[in-house]
Amino acid sequence: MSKPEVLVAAKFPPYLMDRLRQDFSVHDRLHETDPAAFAAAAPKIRAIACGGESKVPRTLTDQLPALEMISVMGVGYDGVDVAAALERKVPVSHTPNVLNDDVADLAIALMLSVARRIPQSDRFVRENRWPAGAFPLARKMSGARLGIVGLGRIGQAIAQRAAAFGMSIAYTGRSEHKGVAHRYYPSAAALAAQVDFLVVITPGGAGTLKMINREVLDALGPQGFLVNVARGSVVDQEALIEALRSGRIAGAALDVFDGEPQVPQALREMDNVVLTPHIGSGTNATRQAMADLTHANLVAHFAGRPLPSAVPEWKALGK
Ligand code: 8YV
Repeated sequence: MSKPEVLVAAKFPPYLMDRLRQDFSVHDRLHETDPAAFAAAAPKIRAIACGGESKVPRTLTDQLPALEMISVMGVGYDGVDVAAALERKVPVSHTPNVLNDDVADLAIALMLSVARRIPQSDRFVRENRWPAGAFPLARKMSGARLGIVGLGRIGQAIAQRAAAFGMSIAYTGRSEHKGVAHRYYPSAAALAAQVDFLVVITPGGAGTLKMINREVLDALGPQGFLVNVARGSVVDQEALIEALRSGRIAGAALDVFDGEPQVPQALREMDNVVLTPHIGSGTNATRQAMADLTHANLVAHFAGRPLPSAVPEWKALGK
């Protein structure tokens, strides 16, 4: 029997590509590289495999009449038009849980980095500025007040770690979590007004677009730090640059950006920011686990078995 045809819509690591090629007939980003070849292959493509940052709009899925399944290597799937897929009863899977530790670890690392100015102090030593005088004093993180925007699986992993730093923890989100001891605020602005660190770990997409706006940043205030390990779209990047430039917030640590991998020069030149290139889940162990799950969802679909990790919108259909 011929192997199911799969469109890979992201640059995947070799260990995932090798496994996909064993089980499927793979078209690697053909829609981006060779429109004519893609048009010829499109009628037979039965699945899309993509990453958390990939764009899978309706204009793409509409070209694939045989599409049966979309497997996302990422917990976030805001680039996928899930509504378009579900209209056609096309299930979508993602890779939750396996990356909770890494993203939470990075959130804590970024909080420490921006408060203690670790990248700046590293540069200070490398540039041999130490002999001329001590590095300026920084902000203490232990015991400070943390606000988490989005107390989902990763948000809770961040809270667990922050508790070990003696931080007080509050959160906002679509609704209050019953049985959670942390204080709930109904809006990001109300939360920001009460904390020293505001950590954003909510899904991207239309529902959270520019949620961290000028009002929220002003509520965070000149002593407050913003940390974003979610999606660049959640923060109004222009408003953030303005708040940083004018000292209306103390600093920011950002792993994600609007328009990444392009990062505005204004941010790259600022001294009160720490910038990382979307490395939240970027460890060998976690990317391997994400790859395994991405592959397992595809294999389960074509074997007629339930998907190991379908997105909640699909599960809500009772599938
Ligand atoms: C990855 C992510 O960068 O899981 C997500 O939503 O954004 C990241 O883990 C990406 O998805 C890897 O494909």
